[in-house]
Amino acid sequence: MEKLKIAIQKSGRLHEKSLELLKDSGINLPNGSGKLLSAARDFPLEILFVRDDDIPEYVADGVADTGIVGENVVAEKGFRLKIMERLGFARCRLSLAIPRNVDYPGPHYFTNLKIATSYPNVLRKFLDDKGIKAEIHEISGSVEIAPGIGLADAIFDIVSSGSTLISNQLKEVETVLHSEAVLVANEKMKAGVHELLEKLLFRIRAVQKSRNNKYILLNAPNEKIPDIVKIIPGMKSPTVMPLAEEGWSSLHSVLNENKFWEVIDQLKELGAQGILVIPIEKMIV
Ligand code: PRT
Ligand code: ZN
Repeated sequence: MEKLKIAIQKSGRLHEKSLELLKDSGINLPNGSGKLLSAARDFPLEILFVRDDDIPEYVADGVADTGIVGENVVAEKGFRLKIMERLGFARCRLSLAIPRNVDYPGPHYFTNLKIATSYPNVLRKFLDDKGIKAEIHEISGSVEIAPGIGLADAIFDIVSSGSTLISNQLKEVETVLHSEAVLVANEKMKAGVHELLEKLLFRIRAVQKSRNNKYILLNAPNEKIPDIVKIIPGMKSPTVMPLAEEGWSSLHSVLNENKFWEVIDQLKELGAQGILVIPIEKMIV
């Protein structure tokens, strides 16, 4: 029987969330995982635990069919891969940063300067696109200390909260790439394996949607129901049920997390009462 091979980070920032996504998709690993290769119990899936830097190459070469990795790594490695789904975790950006006390006049500031980075390819492309000539100094770790010890004039590195920059007296001046974890896949795979990938994607999308949506129940006067339906149209259309009290109904619908508070305010203004918001476990539209 065909199996789908997925490459997952062995340990680090992507590891837990990647496994959690599989678990929420109904795919469980046997105990004592953490070996190089592990087979799922309830889906024809083999999991390869590797360093995140190796994932794009493994997937491009067909060692794995698919993998979960940061877009920053995908961009740097430059292999031909298909991004099947953006996963919404491990969000960060690749940015240029310079010493805090220096004025920044714009990208030409970097002309003839020395920039330390672990992402030379992404940086070179940015500089080339802007027509800037600078010296790229590739280092593999602790990039943020390079200016302080006189190794470089600036850095190009991952920024998340920005606190690493602050504690190294640096400031972010150009954001070059926004990144999050993505599910990548080999461009060519056997039909049977592709079918398994589609099955996995179907589940992942159901999990993602459920994470972004909430089930909402509320009571409202009947004359306000048409206005409320416009605000929370739900999946097809909301359920409306009469309350025992004359002139009132209960309305059930689905609400997107991004607009949550804005919508709640509008609902209150329209006279909605007793609003309940409940997490959704899976959502299939
Ligand atoms: O061992 P392996 O090679 O597998 O792991 P790794 O050490 O290369 O990667 P890891 O686990 O640190 O990160 C994996 C991925 O998580 C990255 O490729 C990014 O896509 C994503 N990610 C999200 C981050 C961060 N946020 C992040 N903050 N990766 C690294 N950082 C670093 C950043 O370099 C900075 O120096 O964390 C530091 C703190 O960031 P601030 O801005 O919050 O202070
Ligand atoms: Zn790595």
